[in-house]
Order: sequence, then structure tokens, then C-alpha cells
Amino acid sequence: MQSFLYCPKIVAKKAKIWYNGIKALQCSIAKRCLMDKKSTKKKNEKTYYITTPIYYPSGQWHIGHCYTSINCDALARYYKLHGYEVLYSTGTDEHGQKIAKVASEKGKTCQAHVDERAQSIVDLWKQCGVEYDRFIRTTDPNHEKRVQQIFEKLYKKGDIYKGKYSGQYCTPCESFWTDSQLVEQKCPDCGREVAPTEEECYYFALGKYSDNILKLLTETDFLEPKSRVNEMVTFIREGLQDLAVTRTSVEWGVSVPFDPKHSIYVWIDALSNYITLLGYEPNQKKQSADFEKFWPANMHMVGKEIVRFHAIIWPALLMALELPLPKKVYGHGWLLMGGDKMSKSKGNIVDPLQLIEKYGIDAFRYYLLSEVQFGSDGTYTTELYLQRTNTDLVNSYGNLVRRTFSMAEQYFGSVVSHSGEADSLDDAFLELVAHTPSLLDREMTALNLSGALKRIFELIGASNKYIDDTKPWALAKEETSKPRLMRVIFNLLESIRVVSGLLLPFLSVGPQKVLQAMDTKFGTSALHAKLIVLNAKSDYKLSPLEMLYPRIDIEKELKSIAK
Ligand code: ME8
Repeated sequence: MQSFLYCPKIVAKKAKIWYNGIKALQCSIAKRCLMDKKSTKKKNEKTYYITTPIYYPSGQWHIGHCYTSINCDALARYYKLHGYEVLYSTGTDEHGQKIAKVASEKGKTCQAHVDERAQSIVDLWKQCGVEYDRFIRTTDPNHEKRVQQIFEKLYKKGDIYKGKYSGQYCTPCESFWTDSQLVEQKCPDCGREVAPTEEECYYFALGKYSDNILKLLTETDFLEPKSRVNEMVTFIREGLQDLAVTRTSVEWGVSVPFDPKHSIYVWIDALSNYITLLGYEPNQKKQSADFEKFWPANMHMVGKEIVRFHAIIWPALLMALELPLPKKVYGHGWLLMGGDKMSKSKGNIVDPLQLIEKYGIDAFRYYLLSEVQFGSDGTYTTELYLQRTNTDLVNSYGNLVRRTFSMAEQYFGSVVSHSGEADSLDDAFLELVAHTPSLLDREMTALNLSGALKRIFELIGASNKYIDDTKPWALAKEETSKPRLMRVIFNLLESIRVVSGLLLPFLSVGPQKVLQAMDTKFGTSALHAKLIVLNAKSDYKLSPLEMLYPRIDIEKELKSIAK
């Protein structure tokens, strides 16, 4: 557990901080306007910078980690296909005493441990089809150097200052706790005795930015979903104290450049990744081309437990650095397992690699993207996972493709053109095909990824119904109905093309195979624009297509898992 460390005794500084706070507040609206001007410029350039949290390489990766990265991946792919220059960043948060503890338990050096874990998450993302653009490790020397420069810059500015921290110290955990954090006067992590201790440390003047952050949270849509805002506002209104940002007991960290017995608080180190990976130079006016192009980030996607760090500390640090603020922090919910957050410390994790190996990458991505209403918590069960795969991927999408391809082959030797006979029965169906991309755009803009998938599957459902309504097998019996049959199959192929194009951000295998078998090019935004509109193609010559998704015998599978 990461804790905020506060100094209860800093009084002298307070008057100055309060005054600065008022001054900063007065500037905030003007600043925000400036930022908006900058963001309009960026919008025209069509750039999209999206970040995942950087993951702790302390334990085993689980599907909760994949949840964040796959949702970001879907957004990144979606924006790429819509012509944006996207930067999708991820990485590992490699410092801190927890990492050092895990490494020593394994009998490894910290560096060997983090090297191994960083490689394993890179491998995991490959298996999940996560196509990030940049990977940052907080042990990268460039990152470490910039974190030190950021610290020094804020120190010179007066926003970081030296003080004393007093609190309750747990020696085995090497952690400070405030009185209110203790559980029955004991360490909340390990339950052992704590002792009152004082330590010299540096503080970040977080309290000075309190009013500005309150305004940011209550007057803009910086933090979403809205349900997270109240919690943050209550937290700030209780009194935002200055934050202890150094430790002397942590060796595996970035040292304070001018006072190296102190190491920089892991959250300052970790949050800075979002700008250091763009090449941010704290001591220079002119910034890198990447920084100019991509900052401020469009989206920091984070789990709800770390919203506080991203919606309070991070904007305060950026305000102190006089940098524009990110456009959005989105705090998604948790994947639960048996009612609890899935986490390595609780030992209730599900291994993503096993799921992918057994049921395929599309089933995995589809479950994570569709099952949980984005923003809320959702519970993982294997039964639901298998049901979803069978119902949506096998029975709906897979079946639509299989039926249509086999009818096209049987009736027309896999060559189908727009010729043939239309019917008024087609109108509502074709209208839905034409209209679904814009319905999806609306959901994606509202960050409703599960809703976006629902729209696509509504169209798939309507396509399967169109087969039932038009009864191609009956039309095939009469030679005179052949033109009508041709048009029905053509319309279905149109729908399959659009559906598969719309699924590209979400799935990694099936839609790509379908589009290839339809001899339809995809991958760039120019191609995508044509891919998802009706009547962009006037004929199809289909190649044979193997079964997209095999049906799972759920009962048998559950029995074998139970064994
Ligand atoms: O917090 N359900 O790293 P982390 C959904 N290093 N998402 C989950 C999850 C679950 N059960 N478990 C984990 C850290 N996550 C810091 C971040 S950023 C500057 C520093 C996701 O490895 C969730 O998004 O503990 C969480 O925020 C992220 O994994 C990283 O968790």
C-alpha cells in the first residue's frame, strides 16, 4: 500500500502557501484558457497521447493489468484508424522498497529482478495484441536524470522544501503511517508494533495548489467518470497537506541530486514518466519535438485506486512545473474475483496467458472489453467468460460469417456482386449498417467501450436476423429468385465488411482474417474510412476461410477446470 505522507507540523510555511494559493487560483482560469488554446491547436493536428499506469514489477501479472492495457489499446487503435497520430505509452514502475523486498526474497539483485519482470510484461503485451508505441522503465538513466532535474527545479522554485516528518514507523515494513492510518494502533500492512519516529525529509507544497485542483475537478471534465470526482473533492476539502517526497530508508530509488542520502518518493518518480518519455527537459525552455507534439496527454487511463495520485498530485506537480495539464484522467473500475479486487497480494489472480492459450486472444480481449461496464467494477467468472465467448464470438459473429461465406460459395462460387434485386426489406437493415459507425463513434467519444461493442453486436444480430427474414435457402430453390438471392448475400457481405472493420480496434485475429478473405485491404486510416462505409465495394471474390472461433463445451470445460 502506498501512503500519503503528511507533515502535521508545518505551520510557518502555511501563510506563504495560503497566499500563493490565492494568487495561483486567480491565475488558474487564465491559464486554463491558454491551455485550451493550445489544445485547439493540437486538436487540429489530430494527435492523441494515451497512457497506461506504469506497472509494478513486483509479482505475477494478472488479467486486472490486462484490463487497463487492452482498453487503452482499443482506444489507441481506434484513434489510429481515424487518422490521428497516436502515441500509446506504457511501462514499468521499478523503484521502491517493495520491489527491493521482492528481489531480495528471490535472492536476486534489484536490477536483475526488474529486468526480468520488464521483459515478461513486454512478452505479455505481445500475447494480448497490445500495440503500444513506447515503453518506459523508471530505471532508464534518462528518466532518472530528468526526475532529479524536476526535483531540483521545484526545490529552487521553493515548491519543494526541507522539513521534518514525524509519524508512526513500522521497522519491518520500513513505512511511516499517520495515527489515523493505524489499525488498532498497529501497522496496517503487517499488524506489528509501530513506534513514533522523526525523520528529516523534503516536502512538496501540495497544499498551495489545493484551490486550483478543486477548481480543475469541479469546473472541468478533467476527471471521469464523474462518480470519482466527489471522492477527490471530499479528500481535498478535508485539507490538502504538503506531501513528503523523500525517504532516507529506501535505497532502491532515485536519489536527491543535492542531498543523496534522500531518495525521491516513488510516486514523483513514477508520475514523471508521462513527460520524461517525451523527452521533457526540466532545465530548458525549448522542448523536444515529441513533447511539443504530444503534451498535454489526451488520456491518462488508471485504476480507481490510483486516481488520487493522478487527479491531485500529478496536476499539482505540473502546475508547479508550469506545464499544461493533461486533458483527461479516467479512473476505471476493478476486475473482481469472488467479490474482491483481483490482486497478487490477495492471491486471487487469473493468469492471462492460460486464458489466451486455451481460448484464444480474441475471446480474451472481447471479455475484458465487453463484460464490464467501463468505469464500474465487474466480476470475473470462468463460466461467464466461456458463455460470452460462445454467445457473441461463436454464435453471433462467427456464425454470421460462416453462414454467409458458405452460402456465397454454394450459390455463387464465392463471387458476389452488387447486381441483383433489391427489396424494401433491405432498407432498415442497410440503414443500420450505414449508421452503426457513427453510433460507435459516439460511444467511443464517451469512453463507453463496452457500449461501442454492443452497437457492433447489435448489427451482427440484425444481420443474422436478416438471414432468417430473407430465407436465402428458399430463394435458392427458384432460378427466378437468383437475382434477389445475389443481392441478399451481397448485403450480408457489406455488413460483414463494416462489422469487421469496426471490430479492428477491439479484436486481434478474427476480423483481420475475415477482411483478408474478402480481399479487403485495411490497416491505414485512409483504407479504414472506406472500409466502414456502405457501397464502397461493388463485388466480392471470397477466399476460403477456416472456422473463426471454435465452440466451447462449457460444461466439460468447467468440469475439467474444477478437477
Ligand atoms: O499502481 N482490476 O501499479 P500496479 C482492474 N505503479 N485493474 C487492475 C487490477 C484489477 N483487479 N489490478 C491492477 C501502480 N489493475 C503504480 C502506477 S502510474 C504513474 C504508477 C490495473 O501494477 C490498474 O489500472 O499496482 C492499476 O492502476 C494498474 O493495474 C497498475 O497497478
